[in-house]
This record gives sequence, structure tokens and C-alpha cells, in this order.
Amino acid sequence: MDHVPEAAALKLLDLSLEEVEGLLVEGNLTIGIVGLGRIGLPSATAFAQAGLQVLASDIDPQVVESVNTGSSRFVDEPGLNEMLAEVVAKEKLVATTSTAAVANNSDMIIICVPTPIDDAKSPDYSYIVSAAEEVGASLRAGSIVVVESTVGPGTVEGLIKEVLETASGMTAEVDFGLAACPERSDPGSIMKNLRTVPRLVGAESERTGATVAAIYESAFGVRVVRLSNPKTANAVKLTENLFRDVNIALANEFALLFERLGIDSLETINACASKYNFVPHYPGGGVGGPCLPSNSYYLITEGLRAGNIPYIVRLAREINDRMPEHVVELVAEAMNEIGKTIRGSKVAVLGVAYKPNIKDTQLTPVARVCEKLVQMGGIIEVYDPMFAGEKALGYDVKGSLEEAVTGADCVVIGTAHKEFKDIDLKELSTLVNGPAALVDSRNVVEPVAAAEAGFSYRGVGRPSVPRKADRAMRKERVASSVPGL
Ligand code: SAJ
Repeated sequence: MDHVPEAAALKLLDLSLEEVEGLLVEGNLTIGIVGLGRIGLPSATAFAQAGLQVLASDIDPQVVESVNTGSSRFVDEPGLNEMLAEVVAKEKLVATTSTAAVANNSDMIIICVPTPIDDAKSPDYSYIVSAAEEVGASLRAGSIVVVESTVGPGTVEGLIKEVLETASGMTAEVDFGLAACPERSDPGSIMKNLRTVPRLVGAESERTGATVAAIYESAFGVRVVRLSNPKTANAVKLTENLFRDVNIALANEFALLFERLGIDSLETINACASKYNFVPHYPGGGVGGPCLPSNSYYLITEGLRAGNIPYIVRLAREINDRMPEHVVELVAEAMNEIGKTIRGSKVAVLGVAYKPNIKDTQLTPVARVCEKLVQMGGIIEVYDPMFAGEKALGYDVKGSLEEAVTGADCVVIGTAHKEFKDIDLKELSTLVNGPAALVDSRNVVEPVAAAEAGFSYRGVGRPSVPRKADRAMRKERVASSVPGL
């Protein structure tokens, strides 16, 4: 049975800002966190580190148990594990499987559960709805509920409010407060982001907004950007992520064209960046992670409801979703050039994480690349420094890069991990089953260096460079066919 400290019943909603500030100084406020994932756990830890009492729940008993022993599964979040151990030892953070206990004993309850998309690419709000139902059923009058999960604009003041009101029998902004404060953290830098990235707070009433803003401001020492309502706060969150997704799609679209025109996208983008108003985004083998691949669909769904389809957003998703197929096309092309086929060949995939230096494969585009290569008869060997010797995407990840590439007919760089930036291409060429292909989906190696090392090279958005051997052969052919040469 989890030990849950009971909080003195306090009506946060009815307090003046001065009273709230007084409680913050004394640390006399209990923050409830629902969902101990990549966002919930760092937030719970940081609130506890700020001196507040934190009660947090997760449906997974193993997660609850490990948090209560002061350890987390997020080994790629610098600072998190040390801070977690400290706040758990001081009993400032207690985890439980009971969301009811969290709701009943906290002054401000923050919902941090995932909001993925389903197979039909519609937002799956089932986790957030059941979290809101449980919170509502045990909510104390006077508490404030904050939604940090990413949702479509209007979902907090619509669906979530309705669920909370039905489950609690109370009315928002009369009996309890309701606000959106969408998370804006970058996995891998979350502890730093919590203290530096301004928060967005949009509430149903001025007093709730002011209280929620004061709590985040005081706990994390960050600026809070106040928005008129929850839907605007959620619109900001989506706008910034969709800006990124659409710009990456534009970079990918140009990459496909520039490959054909023999133009180097990287050189082009880096030169564009010398202009005062250009924001660089880079082409690659697709867009993964828990945010970008799904965030568009929250807006598209609301757009369809409102009869206004965000076309560019939808098209950007299609372009980015197609990039893994393009990586496989490049593999086939590069192998074809040296007389090899994917079928029956050994392909070493370096990096499966959805982005560099992260132990996370959520919606990683490399999964699609591997799947397609297997379908085409390739024999896949996987190496990723974050998963060395473990399993990832169902593959046994090799213990070292050398192990994965030895005897490979093709090497595919799937993720731009630090380790891969230092690859010695000459040494790599001695380990593979030469002549071998090298396909870089993340712009890690230089095309000329790859060709000089004897690889049949292809890179997303990069011009192909003939290998030294091919160049010599071509010269010979020209010489023998042109009289006098
Ligand atoms: N990618 C490209 N080209 C680029 C940048 C990224 O192809 O120029 C790819 C990456 O390889 C990756 C995907 O896009 O597969 C997502 O990359 P990301 O850097 O946006 O990483 P996320 O999704 O983990 O984190 C983002 C945050 N990104 C950064 O701060 C750099 C941030 O925009 C959001 O706050 C966060 O999602 C979130 O939680 O919403």
C-alpha cells in the first residue's frame, strides 16, 4: 500500500495572490502530478526540489516503485536522477498508483499523461479522459487542475472540463480552477528547460491564471506568458511545433529536388542561414518523437470540425512521413552502383533513436527504414550507443559499432549520435565487405570523404560523388573511346 501524506485542506482557488505567495515561500503547497513519464517525472522532481510537497501517480506499479526508490528510467536526462534521489530521500516527492489519492490531497493537480494519435491519425484522448475522470471523482473543492499534456485547441475548456465537472459534480471556476500550461520541453534537456523556457498559462478565469502563473514562476524561476484562455495556450504549443514540422518538410522537399540537381542542401541551408531572417531546418530520414509526428493531427482534427483544413500542415506530414522510404531508395541506388542488391545483403543500421543522444525510439522513422529493408530481403544488424547490448525496435542491438559493421554490404546512418560524428571512414572501409555502400540519412559524413574512402555513397539532400575506383574506370573508358586521348 502506498504511503500518501495527507495535505491540510486548503482552497487554493479562493486565496489572494499574496496568500499564495506566502504559501510558496513556506513550501506549504501540495502539487499533484498525474503521469510519471518523460514530462511528469522531471516536473514532479523539479517542483519537489523547489521545496513544495509533491504527490504523483502513475498507472504502472513498476514506475511508482522505482520512483519511490529514487531512480528513474530516463538515463538521458542530465540532472534528473540525482535530483530525484535527493527529493525522494527528503520525502518531498511521493509516488502512488492512486490518482484518487493525488486528487484528494493536492492543491494543484497537473495532468501529464500521453496524448498519442491512433492508427487513423486521430488524437487518442483516452488516457487524458480517464485521468480527468479519476481526478474529478476525488477532486476537493477549491483545487486547481492544470493540463500539461498536448491537446487540440478547445479540448481543455471542452472535453476535459466536461469530464471533470461530470465526475466531480462541481463547476469549473466556481468550485475548482482549470488551466492549460502545455509542456514545452526538449527531451534530453528537460531539467534545464524547466528553469529556462517561459511557460504558457491560459486559464478559464483571471484568478486561476494568476495563481497558476505565480506557482510556476516561483517554483521554476521562469517567465510565464499569460494567454487569454486554455485554447490559445494550446494553439501556441501547436503553432511552435508545427512551424518546426512544416519547415523540416520544406527542407525535405528541397532535399529531394537538390539531389537530382546535384546541389548540396546542407551547403545551401547553411548559406541561407547567413541571412537575418532565415531559420535553418535540416532534411533527414523523417521526423520522429512523441511530439512532431502527432501534433499536426490535433490541429487537423479541430480544423475538420471547424470546416477549415490546414493544408500545408497536412502536406508537411505526408512529405516527412515519406522520408524513410526515400532512405531505402537511396540504399537500393547506392548498392546497385556497386552491383549489389538489398536482398541477401547485410545492412548495418547505425542509430535507431528518434533523435541524437536520446534513449528513445518513439515513432522513430528508422523503424520504417528497418522494416522496409527486411521486407526487401536485407539482413539487418543494428547498433545504437544508447541501447548497446539491449533490445531496440525488436532487434538485438550490437555491443559496438565495429561488431555491427563488420562484413556489412551497406552501412545506413539512422541517427546523428555524437559517436557517429567521429567515425573514421577509412577504418570503416576496412571492416565492411567492400565494395560497400554508405547511406547517410542525417548528414553526418561528408560526401567527398565517403567516396574517397571507397564507399558508394548516398545522403539525403546531398549530391552523390563517384568513388575513386569508378572515377578511374570512367576515365579509362573515355580514354579508350576518344581517339587521340
Ligand atoms: N528533425 C529533422 N530536421 C531538423 C530537426 C529535427 O529532420 O532540422 C527531426 C529529428 O531527427 C527528429 C524529429 O525531427 O526525428 C523531432 O526533432 P526535435 O528536435 O523537434 O525533437 P523533439 O520532438 O524531441 O522535441 C521537440 C523540441 N525540440 C527542440 O527543442 C529542439 C521542441 O520543439 C518541443 O518543445 C518538444 O518537441 C515538445 O515536447 O513538444
